[in-house]
Amino acid sequence: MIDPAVEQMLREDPASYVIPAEVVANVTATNTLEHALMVLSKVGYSRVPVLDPDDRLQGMISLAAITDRLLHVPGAAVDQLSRYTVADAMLPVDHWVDDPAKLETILNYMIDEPFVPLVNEDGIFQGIITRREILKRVNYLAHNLNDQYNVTPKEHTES
Ligand code: 2BA
Repeated sequence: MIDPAVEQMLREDPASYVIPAEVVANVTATNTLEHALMVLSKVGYSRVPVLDPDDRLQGMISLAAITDRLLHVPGAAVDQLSRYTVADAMLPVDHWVDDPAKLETILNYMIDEPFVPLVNEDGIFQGIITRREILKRVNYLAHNLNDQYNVTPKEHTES
């Protein structure tokens, strides 16, 4: 369990650490892998969400998954990627949250994931919570904990 004081400071205004869906780069499962490669190269991110036409989160596509797919194509050449769709290389969504205030869950997922998707109860994609935004909060906490709480070491007791 996260220490309540730490949680309160990290969790202040949870919506503010969500990158909203409108500004998250994404592709659809029916896009070609060539298109997905172009999107990833243009935005500079290594992994982005895959959405269906109703904005439901379907999976993830990454540069690594596209490269891996390419390496399985005989005589691998980038133009061959137009014969495949995102669905052919898409990764499953292992972790997501339905509430940005679920900080303990988010921190646990974030040990292994660079971002955690946020979806509503209907599975509609709402945005992402990134390591960067959470680290900004941790940085704030590290600099301000002593302003809001009395933090003193516990008495050392000899046994
Ligand atoms: P990565 O693409 O592996 O990016 C790792 C970190 O590199 C990012 O961490 C960010 O600090 C920096 N970075 C990479 N490309 C950037 C760019 N075009 N502009 C600014 N900074 C860039 P986070 O910001 O914590 O993001 C974690 C992951 O979340 C990213 O991993 C990416 O997969 C995803 N992501 C972040 N913002 C996104 C967005 N607007 N659209 C789609 N995916 C996004």
